[in-house]
Amino acid sequence: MAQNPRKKPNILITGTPGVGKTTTSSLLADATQLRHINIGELVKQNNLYDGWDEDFHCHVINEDLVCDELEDMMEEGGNIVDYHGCDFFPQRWFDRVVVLQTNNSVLYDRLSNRGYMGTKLSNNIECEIFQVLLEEAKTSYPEEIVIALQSDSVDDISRNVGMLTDWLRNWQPAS
Ligand code: DAT
Repeated sequence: MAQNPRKKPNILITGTPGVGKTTTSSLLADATQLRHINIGELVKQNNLYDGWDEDFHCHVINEDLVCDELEDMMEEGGNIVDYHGCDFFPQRWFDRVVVLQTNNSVLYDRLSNRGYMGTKLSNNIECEIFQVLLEEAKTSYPEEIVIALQSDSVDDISRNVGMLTDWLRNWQPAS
């Protein structure tokens, strides 16, 4: 048993860019009053990066700094963490890890609309085809807390948010 069990659950929403992590997390935060932590935004706001990746046009995040920044909030509980990676967070932080997944052609259109092209676009589509985030989640967390949810349509978002809201409301702290 943890020495200081949290009173509220922490949930990680992960998946390839474009699958709907931020949309889902934001609606879930509205429904549950939990805190939505968008790691990409946190990294930018607090300069938690080591440089800029020219190939992928994104910051190279400093994972240690990100974890230091999050530690107190995660210990307190009540967080929805939204990020396209999951293997560098301490396993003990999360009560549930949700991997959102999207049909490849739907994802292609979403990422093109976002302005992704070339290597960045093809790498992300490959990442989805090969279920990289699902594998990463399964190797980083206990199998029983990892779930994959389809996120192709607005109906999928509503169903996922409803299901996760029920789960979060019914969560009980470890006694
Ligand atoms: P992520 O945070 O995973 O990068 P997002 O929440 O920013 O993704 O969504 C990217 C875009 O796709 C945004 O315009 C909203 C849209 N979208 C996401 N999930 C969707 C879904 N299940 N149905 C329809 N549109 C969706």
